Amino acid sequence: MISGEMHLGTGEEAIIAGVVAHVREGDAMALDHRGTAALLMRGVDPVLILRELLGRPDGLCGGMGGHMHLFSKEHLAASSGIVGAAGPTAAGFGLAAQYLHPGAFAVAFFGEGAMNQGMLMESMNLASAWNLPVVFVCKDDDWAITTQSERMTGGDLNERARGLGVPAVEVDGLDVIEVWEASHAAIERARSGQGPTFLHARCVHFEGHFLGLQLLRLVRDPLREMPGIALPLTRSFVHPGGAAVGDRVAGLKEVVAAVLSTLRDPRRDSTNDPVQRARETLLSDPGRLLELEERIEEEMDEVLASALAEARS
Ligand SMILES: Cc1ncc(C[n+]2csc(CCOP(=O)(O)OP(=O)(O)O)c2C)c(N)n1
Repeated sequence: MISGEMHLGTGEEAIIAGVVAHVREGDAMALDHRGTAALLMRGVDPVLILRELLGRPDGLCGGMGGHMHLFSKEHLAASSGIVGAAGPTAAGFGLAAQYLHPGAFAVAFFGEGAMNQGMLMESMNLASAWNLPVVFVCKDDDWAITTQSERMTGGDLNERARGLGVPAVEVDGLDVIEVWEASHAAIERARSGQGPTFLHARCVHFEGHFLGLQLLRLVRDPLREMPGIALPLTRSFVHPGGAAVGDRVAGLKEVVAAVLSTLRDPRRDSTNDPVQRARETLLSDPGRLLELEERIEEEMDEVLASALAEARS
């Protein structure tokens, strides 16, 4: 029922939960194209979010924002589908906090692909020069749509931040407690006027770039998908005209290597799932885990029923 692409934050849960748990009244959030989880955690009405995803006029942004441009003035939260835009937004929020709400801070969430956007680097530079209360959180899943980051990113991201005078902290993005502790320290630093911090947290997007990504079929079951790829590949390989034989062989090798590399893809490994990890920790208290899971399921059913019933009427 949702038209267009749908970017989920599946795999980022520990980062979002660990950071947003510290956000309170007067603090601000600048989000990227995967903003729904942070808004839910911040307390934005999930029915309003769902109605927005459905493009309804009674959605969070009047149905005009869609899932990539969700705003809540009440919660000082703004998202954007423009990669890197969380940087200037958070720097602006941070500047306003410095003047109007001392003690408040702003968080920027973005992927590692956004680290190659000038506006994000400019914002980190200003945040450093002006000592702004901003925490820059890089959710590094190693991919920007279909490009692996190592193919387009020079140097080390932590060193890049340090080069702008922003202290960098490496944190396990799959471990909610580690993120909670590291972000607590960074946020307290910002609140007490000591300036910005860069948190670098690795994670794995289990659904790939967006829901229904074709490449994920390959990742999940490469051997089954191979026959479907082999025929068109062979046809294009022997197609008369076009590239020289040497170039075709090189191209074919690259495609086969890419398919084989999916066998080692971290998205095939459930130990990279932060929710699974949290669930395993909670197994020491099975009664509490069961109660939590039942309550969450009930809440989700209620929200879905409410948003969809009205959508159909
Ligand atoms: C300025 C800009 N350039 C390009 C795009 C197209 N685009 C959308 S998402 C994306 C990849 C972003 O990668 P990353 O920042 O690592 O975030 P991820 O999607 O991996 O969470 C790109 C290039 C865009 N939306 N905005």
